[in-house]
Amino acid sequence: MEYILSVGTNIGDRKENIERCIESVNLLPGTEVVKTSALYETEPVGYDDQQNFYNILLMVESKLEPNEMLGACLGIEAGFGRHRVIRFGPRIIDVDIIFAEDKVIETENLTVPHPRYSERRFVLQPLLDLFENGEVYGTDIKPMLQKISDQEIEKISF
Ligand code: PH2
Ligand code: MG
Ligand code: MG
Repeated sequence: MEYILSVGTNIGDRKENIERCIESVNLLPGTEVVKTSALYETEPVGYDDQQNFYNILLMVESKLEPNEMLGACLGIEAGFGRHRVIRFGPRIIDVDIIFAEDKVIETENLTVPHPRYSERRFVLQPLLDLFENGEVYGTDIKPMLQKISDQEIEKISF
């Protein structure tokens, strides 16, 4: 199964957190990061009073089922010592499942596609790095991106 994972961090050494997270995903059983977007510095969305984030998207090929992938992502977050304080607030690492191919999943713990991805430039912009024509598992994301072009995002070198 092909997954698109979103990784974000705004506490500590953000670049190092991203690098360590990519390594952690690669170490999951039956899982390989096959492509990465560019790395972006992004203004916080949803809760303003915090540092800018670094965000990246990973295209991942994995034999894990979606619920197993969710557990694996939470496990990686726990490994970074993340504890949840403020909703949408500062975090050392956040690993979210954005897509699991074209699957639609709605369980108590997991909603895929991610319920807020279409309102977030820190997800939509790097999606264009992975899907250059803007067609993502049958959905054209270009009109979504136009609506939120006011959110600030800047490509940075890795
Ligand atoms: N994650 C959030 C809330 N707001 N803003 C940016 N720029 N990047 C994020 O990764 C992010 C956010 C909740 O997960
Ligand atoms: Mg998130
Ligand atoms: Mg999350």
